[in-house]
Amino acid sequence: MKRIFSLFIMATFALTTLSAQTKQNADSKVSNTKVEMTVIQVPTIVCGSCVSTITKALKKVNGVKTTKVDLEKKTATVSFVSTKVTLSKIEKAIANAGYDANNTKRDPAAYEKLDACCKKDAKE
Ligand SMILES: [Cu+2]
Repeated sequence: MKRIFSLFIMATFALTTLSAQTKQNADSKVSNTKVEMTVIQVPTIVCGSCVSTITKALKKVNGVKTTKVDLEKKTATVSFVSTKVTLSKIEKAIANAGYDANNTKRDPAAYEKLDACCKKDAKE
């Protein structure tokens, strides 16, 4: 009787280990699509219109998950799937919308098209 009982314990243990392993495999599949968070410096943000222009530009980028453009801090916080898009591509999207992003310089033509209120660039 005692032997049957210990067999039962062993079987239960084996099953538990097995299901734990299966769960681990599922978890590692999730981490293959790695989501990263980055804060991009966008020093030429001046108003709410800038915020919505940049937000729209970022949302068009494939692989970008969430965006938060901060008018006060002049930053864009972006979470993105690192297998789908790179930081430099995200910076480029902001630059193409007419704004400097980290060390990526804005596209001058896009800047010209911005609303007048968005061109009060303190650095110029
Ligand atoms: Cu603006």
